[in-house]
This record gives sequence, structure tokens and C-alpha cells, in this order.
Amino acid sequence: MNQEHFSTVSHVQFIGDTATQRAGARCAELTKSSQPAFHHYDASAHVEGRPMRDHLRFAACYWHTMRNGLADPFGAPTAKTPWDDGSDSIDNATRRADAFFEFLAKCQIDRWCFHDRDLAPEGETIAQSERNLDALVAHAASLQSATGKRLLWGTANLFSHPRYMHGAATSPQTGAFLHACAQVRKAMEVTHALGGEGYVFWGGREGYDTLLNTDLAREREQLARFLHMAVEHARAIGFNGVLLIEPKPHEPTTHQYDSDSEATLNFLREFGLMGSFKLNIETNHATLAGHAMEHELAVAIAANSLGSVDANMGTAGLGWDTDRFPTDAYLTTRIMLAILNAGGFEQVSPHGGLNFDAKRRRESFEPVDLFHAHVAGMDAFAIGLKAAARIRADGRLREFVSARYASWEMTLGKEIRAGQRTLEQCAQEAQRIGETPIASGRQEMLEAIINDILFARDG
Ligand code: XUL
Ligand code: CO
Repeated sequence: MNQEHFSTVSHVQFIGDTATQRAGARCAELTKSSQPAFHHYDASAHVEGRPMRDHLRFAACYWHTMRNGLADPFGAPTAKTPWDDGSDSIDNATRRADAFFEFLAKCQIDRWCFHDRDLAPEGETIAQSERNLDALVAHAASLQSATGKRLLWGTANLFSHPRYMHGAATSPQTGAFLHACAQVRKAMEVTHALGGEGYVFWGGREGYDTLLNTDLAREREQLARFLHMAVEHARAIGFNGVLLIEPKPHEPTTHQYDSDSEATLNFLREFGLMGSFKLNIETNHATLAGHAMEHELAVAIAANSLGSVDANMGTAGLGWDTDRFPTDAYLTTRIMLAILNAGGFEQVSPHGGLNFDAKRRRESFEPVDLFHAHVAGMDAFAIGLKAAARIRADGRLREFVSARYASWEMTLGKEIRAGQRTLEQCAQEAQRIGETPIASGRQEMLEAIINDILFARDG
């Protein structure tokens, strides 16, 4: 990198850094001078025998971090981006990439994610768009080798251009479908060229605004065909990364066909795609679907289909996909508990990670806020990871759950599960044993146990 774009942020200190071992005083000083600092995340510190870096596998996203001017439906962009002249030139796109990789290095984030159109400007023709993308991919490849950063996943933006207003794969017109094929073919190839660990499909407009003008059955079939074609192409080019679908119920559409984990898994099963895709679960999408994030994770994990996580959070009661940075430590604890209980990313999805699909608030417009925001999210996940490990080490939760299902581990329960008992036999058994004692679910007790583990008692 020739030029420093974030000169005000020399580098983000972290508590394991030898220069900052005596973290308390140093952190206070850094906070005073408004320099961001890690208070909980220490990349090389071990939790459950593995460095935090490997547990959390953080990624920053290009679209919010580099391309989101922080406009909202009522107001102009506010973000200060001194490296960006606002033009669609390749020079400008190259400077942005430099700034982004400098940011990754200073913020100690090992991975990144992008859409084709955030990285390089769309041209007048497909060929021009591809040349633009090639130029930026070549630059990103050199930045990756200079910095050791890795691509978690790439994707194609099939929702911004007016041609996709009725959908991309699910458009009523073949023209949009064909353009989507061209974009996905290229985006997948460059993801592969950059060593991407995954490729994401988020169906932003793959749904409907009104059923009055929509043939839902036909559109779902189109989407399935498109995904089959994408799988065949991935195999043909030798891309062995994980293919991911990112469920979301709505926004911008009234209804999106991959609305939540269960609906998406049903869709994949119905169209013979189950073995080819895993899910990229996003917290704010879970919220919009009316689910807890841990519900979406549990559904995906139960189907051996958790692929990756878009780490953000919504705003209670607002109903928008506000994509806030995930600073809620209870939320991160629940997420990390689900992931650790499933064996960690290493076991459940070695190509997965925590991608900050998150944007700063419109009022947090200074470049240094990019650091404050990511550091806050990383620290919250470090807190969540350590808290989840403490909950697991404590063991009371796990013991309670296994005790709750104990009768299913006895001979009769095992035989029923194995399909060795008929309904008739079970009915006779019920008559023989009569009513059995029922145990309490003890939800409040369990919630108190978690508080007890998470928060130190006085004195
Ligand atoms: C939109 C969203 C996307 C996907 C990638 O809500 O989450 O940014 O993550 O297309
Ligand atoms: Co997302």
C-alpha cells in the first residue's frame, strides 16, 4: 500500500499486545483520545483450546464498509471517505480497495466479502463490466498476497440494477434471467480466482410484491433451475468452496421465496438441491422473519446445513433491516453457544465465518467510526465466545437438557426411536403405565443460571 488512508488510526491496539499488557490504563488513554481499542478480542488468546481468531473467523464486507454512504430513505449520504472521489473510475475503485485492505490490516480482520458491483463499476455492456471487474480482482489478488487476507465469500448483486426490478432468476422475463446468469458466472469465477471459501446467493428480489401479478409456482421453479445451473458451473470451473443461500423474509420484496431457514431447507429438498447448498444465516434477517437468531442457527445445524453467519443486529420495533453492528453481548453469547455446541466452525462448516454485514449509524460518519464499529462487534463476539465457553464449562445447562430427555435414552424410548414399536404397542404401554410424573421446564431457573455465569456477584 503506497498511501495511508486511515492515518489517524495508527493501529488498533489489543489486550494481548505486549506493548499494551497493562491494558486498563492504556485503554482508558486510548478511549480518551478516541482511538479504538480491543478490550476483549485477542486474536491469539485460546478459548476451548483454539485461538479466538480461528473460532470467530471475522470478515468485513465491502458493500457497507467501502460503499455505503450512510444515506437513509429520508436523507443524503453523510460518510466521510477522503480516499473516494465519488466517481465510477477504475482509479477510484482501486484507491477504495487500497483503503479497504489497509483497514483490514489495522483492524486485525483476516477475511472479506464482496459483491461484484461494489468492487468494480458496472459498464455499458457485459464485456465492459467484466473487464472492470477483472481489473479490480487483479488488484485485490495482489493486495491479498501482500497482506495475507483471505476472501470468505463473493456474490453477485442481482438486485440494484433496474433490469432486476421484477426479480433476477424469478423474473417474468427471460432477459433478466440471462443477465443474472452472466453475472453469476463471472462473480463465481472471480471468487474462485481469489481463493474464496464460499459463494453466496441472496435473493433480494427473488420473491413478489403482489400475488395479483405473480405465478409463484413458476417463479420457484425458475429459481431452482438457476441454482442447479450455478451448481453445475461451480463444479465445471473446479470451485470447491461452499455454496450458500442467505434466507430473508422480505425487504425489498413483500415476500422472498427463501424466507427463513426452514422454508429454504424445504425449497432445497423439494428441488433436489439439499446436498449442494448450506445456509448463510443473518441475524437481522432472522429478526425480520420473527425468529430469534439462535432459532435460525438451530434449524440449520439440525439439518447439517449451517454454512456461515452474517453478523449484525436489528433495531427492536423498527421493522427495517437496519444492519447494526452486533454489539449486544447476550446475542453474541447465544450465537457462540449455538456454534460451540455444534463443534465450532471448524466442525460445523470449515468454510464459514462471521461476516459483519453491518453498517454504521448515519450519525457515525467519520472514518474512525469504521474502526469503532468493527472493534465493538469483534469485542462483543469475543465476550460472547468466552461467555459461551463458561456456560459450557459450567455444564448445568447441558445436564438439564440431557436429563429432560432421559426417558428417550431408556430401552423403550430407544426402541420407539429406532422404529421398533408400533402405535398399537405404544397405546398398550400407555394403558399399562398410566400417568407418569411430569417435570418442570424450569425456563426461569435456566435464564437465572446464565445470568449467574455471565455476571460476577457482588463482594
Ligand atoms: C441484504 C444482505 C446482502 C447479502 C449479500 O439484506 O444481507 O447484503 O448479505 O448479498
Ligand atoms: Co447479508
